[in-house]
Amino acid sequence: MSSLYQNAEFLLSAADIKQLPADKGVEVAIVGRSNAGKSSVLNRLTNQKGLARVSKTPGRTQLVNVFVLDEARRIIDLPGYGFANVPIAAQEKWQRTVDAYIQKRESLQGLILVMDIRHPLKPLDKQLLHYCDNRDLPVHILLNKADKLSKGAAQKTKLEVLAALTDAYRNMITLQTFSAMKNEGIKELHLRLNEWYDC
Ligand SMILES: Nc1nc2c(ncn2[C@@H]2O[C@H](COP(=O)(O)OP(=O)(O)OP(=O)(O)O)[C@@H](O)[C@H]2O)c(=O)[nH]1
Ligand SMILES: [Mg+2]
Repeated sequence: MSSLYQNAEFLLSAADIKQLPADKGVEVAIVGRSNAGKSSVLNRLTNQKGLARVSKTPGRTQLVNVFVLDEARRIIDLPGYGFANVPIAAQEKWQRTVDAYIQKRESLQGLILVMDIRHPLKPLDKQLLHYCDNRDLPVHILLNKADKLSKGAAQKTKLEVLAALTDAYRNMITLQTFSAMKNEGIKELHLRLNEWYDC
């Protein structure tokens, strides 16, 4: 069902969750630290090189970007977090926006959490898992940039991350290694998304 993802189109950027489209159908959101590779993952997933850049104009990094797959399915690019030198106020705004989105969005079926495999489970990643745990929302973790490590080291990190997840989180989390650059792990990602999108 990869054509579903190839049909993705940019719909809008929202500064506030009130500006999002009607809370119907099925939504999946991509989230992660800045530079983890969210845009690259989205472009790989949709097989559209410039898609995630459509919305990436200066000053828009705090926006929630909405992409439509079909009339009932959407994918959401949440603002990145953890960039250097971000003012506390902007960080707090990120937390409020993302927390409100995760708590209130009924069409949200699951979250794709993108992490750089060399820097997994930073404090804000854990904060995010905590928000998801509050709502029993499933999370699929992509340990991206796996091409930066040997196969053995990548597998070792995967097991370490799994072991580090607390019992509270473990049931609702799946994880895999991924490389947006080398296009590795895309089938596994499709399988997980197909479950959430029920297709
Ligand atoms: N080696 C390697 N580099 C990658 C991979 N995925 C992304 N990158 C690089 O990492 C950098 C950041 O990628 P983006 O996709 O812009 O990351 P992002 O999470 O969208 O970043 P923000 O939008 O700033 O939050 C770019 O230089 C990418 O080329 C990967 O799988 N392997
Ligand atoms: Mg990006």
